[in-house]
Amino acid sequence: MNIEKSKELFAEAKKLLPGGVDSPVRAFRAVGGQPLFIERGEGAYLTDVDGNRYIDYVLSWGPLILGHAHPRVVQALQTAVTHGTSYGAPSPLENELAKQVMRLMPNIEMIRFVNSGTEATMSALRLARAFTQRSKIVKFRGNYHGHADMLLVQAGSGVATLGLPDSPGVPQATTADTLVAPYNDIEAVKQLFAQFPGEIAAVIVEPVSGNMGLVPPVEGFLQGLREVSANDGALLIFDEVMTGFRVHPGGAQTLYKIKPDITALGKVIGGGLPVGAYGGRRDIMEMVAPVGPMYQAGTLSGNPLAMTAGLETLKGLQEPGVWEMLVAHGSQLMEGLKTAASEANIPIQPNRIGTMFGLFFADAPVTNWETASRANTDRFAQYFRSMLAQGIYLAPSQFEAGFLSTQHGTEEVEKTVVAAAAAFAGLD
Ligand code: KE4
Repeated sequence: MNIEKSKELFAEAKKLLPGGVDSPVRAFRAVGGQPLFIERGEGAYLTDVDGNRYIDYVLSWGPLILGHAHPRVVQALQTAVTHGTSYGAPSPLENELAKQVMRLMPNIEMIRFVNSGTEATMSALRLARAFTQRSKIVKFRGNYHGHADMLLVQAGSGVATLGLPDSPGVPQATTADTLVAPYNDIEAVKQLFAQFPGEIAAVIVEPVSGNMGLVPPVEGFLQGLREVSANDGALLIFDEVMTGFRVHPGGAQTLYKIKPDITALGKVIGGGLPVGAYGGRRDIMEMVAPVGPMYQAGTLSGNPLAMTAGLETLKGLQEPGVWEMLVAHGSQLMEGLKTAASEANIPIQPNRIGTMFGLFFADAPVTNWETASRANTDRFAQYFRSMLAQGIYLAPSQFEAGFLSTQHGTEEVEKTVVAAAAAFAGLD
């Protein structure tokens, strides 16, 4: 595969950007080789600057559930941009996107748009601390909630991928109130509440983990979190930046029928443009300035282009039959991967929840970071490189999830399964 132009661009980028990238996990550090520079995306496909074409299962790390450059998103943006790019003042579009989100996630009674998932979770935690007047927070090892200081503790995604203990530059005082428990271990959470009664402001959780690879919640875990937090007067925050509109059109809170107090969103609600959001119970959200004293602000929050892309994406997702088609293709993909791995005698732990999927190169089920970290990452790197060489673009880390779009049809799924069979056959 000729990637000469990507090589030239990467050499230049490394002089300009740390590691040549604007986000660490893109650097291919865990899988070898180098990142490809992308010329364009269309539907289920990416084309790099050397003209190589790939079926894309990263989809900008989740946002592009309608695929790249969907006509309805492009046409709406083409019109919107002629009205300006940002007003720094309210627009009807914010009302419209808020109503779309609330239709799908009725637990959200009031919402505030921000510009990234990091902003969403950071603001949600500040809000929880303001509302409860408590300081401690509980997060889970291997969960990643963006790069806010207080959350860079035993995090997943790029932190796990790069094997970073945590991050320098985060003062110990900033994480002193961040308590960490193993994912899927409700007893460990109960112990923390017993140890710090009345001191925990919130539990924040990825209701389906996507940042240590795809790890679903075990039976009773989410319900247990709901009960133990409510019993202590703490808030439950669902970080649905990744799971929102992906594990179910109404997110994990609808799929598992759990009512979080605050939900953090991102990715899909921006349709590929920068959007995050946090929302939930009205009495909590009315703590947010200017109604209440908890301060949070943003120059480009609610900007018309991002609102437009998010609106068209959510509307497209709700078209009749779209979700059923997405799930059917997801199921076809996973069954194909399972069969291919079995025929090659390669033990994998495959998972799919809605339109998110993953597979661990591991012999035993993966339920938390401890078991995820035992996966064979060398084998994953081999698999990744083989799939890439065959035109299948996966997330360059064992500790990430894969995503489907409405543009991944039977043809793309069949090509992917054939490539995986060849990749599995070639593994050491
Ligand atoms: P952003 O600030 O990257 O928009 O969102 C942070 C975030 C928050 N919560 C969850 C559950 C997330 O998955 C993320 C970001 N996800 C990663 C991929 N695992 C983004 C990719 C990257 O960091 O480059």
